[in-house]
Amino acid sequence: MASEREVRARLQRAGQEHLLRFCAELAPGPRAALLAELAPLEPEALREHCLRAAAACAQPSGPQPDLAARLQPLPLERVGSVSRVDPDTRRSWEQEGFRQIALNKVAVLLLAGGQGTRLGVTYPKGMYRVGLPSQKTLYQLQAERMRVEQLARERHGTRCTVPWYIMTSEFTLGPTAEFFKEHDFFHLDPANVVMFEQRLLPAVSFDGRAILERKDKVAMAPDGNGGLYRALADHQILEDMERRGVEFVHVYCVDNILVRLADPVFIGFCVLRGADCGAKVVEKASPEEPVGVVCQVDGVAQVVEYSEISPEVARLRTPDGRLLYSAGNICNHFFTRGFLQTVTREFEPFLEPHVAVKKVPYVDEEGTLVKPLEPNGIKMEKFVFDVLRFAKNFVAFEVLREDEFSPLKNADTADRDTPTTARRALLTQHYRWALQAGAHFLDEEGAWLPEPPGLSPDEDPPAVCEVSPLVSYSGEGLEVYLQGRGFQSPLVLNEDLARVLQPQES
Ligand code: UD2
Repeated sequence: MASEREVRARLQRAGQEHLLRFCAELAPGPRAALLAELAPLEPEALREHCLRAAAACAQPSGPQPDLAARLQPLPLERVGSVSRVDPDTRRSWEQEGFRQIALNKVAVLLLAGGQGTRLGVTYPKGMYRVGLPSQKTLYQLQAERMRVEQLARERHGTRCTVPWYIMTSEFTLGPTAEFFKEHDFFHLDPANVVMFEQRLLPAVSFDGRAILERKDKVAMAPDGNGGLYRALADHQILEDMERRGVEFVHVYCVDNILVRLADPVFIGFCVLRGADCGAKVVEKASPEEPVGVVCQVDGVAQVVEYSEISPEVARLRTPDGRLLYSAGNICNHFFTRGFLQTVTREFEPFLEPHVAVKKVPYVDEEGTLVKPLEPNGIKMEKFVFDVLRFAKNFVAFEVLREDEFSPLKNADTADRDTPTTARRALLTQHYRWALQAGAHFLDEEGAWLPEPPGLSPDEDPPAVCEVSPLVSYSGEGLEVYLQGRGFQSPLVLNEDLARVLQPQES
């Protein structure tokens, strides 16, 4: 372990010696913890980080003034769409996706290092229950959607595996690993669930000093979901993928309750188009919706984050009334392993961090803990989509919001992206699947409940129906259980009920 003298000398080189100002008064345990936290910080990198944060913060924040003139929507030939394509083409994409899964060439990678501050829970977001009848958490829903392996197996008659890589941070690794163990990895083989940790960076004051949040602790934050590329290199994840024969990686964020892991349609589309990099998008619901926009800047495909686009540009419309910048990023990406390799080896240092100005609790010169009322600190984050501009063949893939996107960002006090809206999105989708499969729902007296002419995203469906991903991945194959049958609400179609409903073979 590094001695106090060594750490002090390194901090001096970085201009951050103040981080040890309470060291002498600390008990041995906390002192050792502080030194252990500081020891790995590279002096040059720390100096550079602090200077850069202060300099970036001194720049005018918010939308870049000249951005509007440099923006263009993506050219149509770069965009595929599930809803604007004929069924045969869609089927060919899906077939190709399943073929690649069956060949063991597909992995999924979950970004789960965020702190989930907006939702206001102290545990990782993936452990959140939105109040489904089954009480499943986001992690469990995702684990069960690994059923896609089973579907590929049934089509191709081969055993196959989709490894699941989970990027965590110091805040989420411990509880996530514990949670998976407690739940027996949701019956997945632990050898195929690979957790790794992204780096943390110190939060920095406006004058370029790293912040102490306690006498014995630096205020650290994960380096953004674009910290992925460093973390892949730090933990030799791409080598692990290579050993397993993985060629295509589906990267997604933790909080979308409708996410389709290793979606064969998306993967097949990207593979058949020869893409090295792809992004799923949905049509933006409103100019203010907090999703990035997939577009071109100076002719190069990029995502412009919601915080960086001006309201005027976000509100621009085409002559037919659609938003001009309507391709809403849903943090759902396709990468070839080769592309990820090039990014980690060559381009990662060129990714510009984004600045977030936040309220960061700190200890003042007297050692008193202060909870600031105004933002006082800078966090620097890289974004996962900032690598798009290095792609040789980028494609976007438009999917339907009601099928694939309902993020959990806020507590129920907010009016969007809450536990209520996420639960409703999933239950509405499953109610729709049940009707399409020929089920009908009954009221308490056993009379048929009328089917509404349409389903509003702002209202609960007339009956509660939850389908386990272990029974159906995206609504397929439900007729055999539901066709022509009446059910009282709530219907929870899990594997046990499916066994009961399945026609017996004679
Ligand atoms: C993300 C997208 C935004 C839009 C929106 C849709 C980015 C940068 N922005 O915005 O364009 O697609 O999602 O829901 O992708 N995470 C980490 N490490 C970190 C920070 C975040 O793993 O250091 C993970 C986090 O756990 C989550 C994902 O990245 O799974 C998205 O993070 P967020 O919720 O902070 O991003 P948000 O909603 O601002």
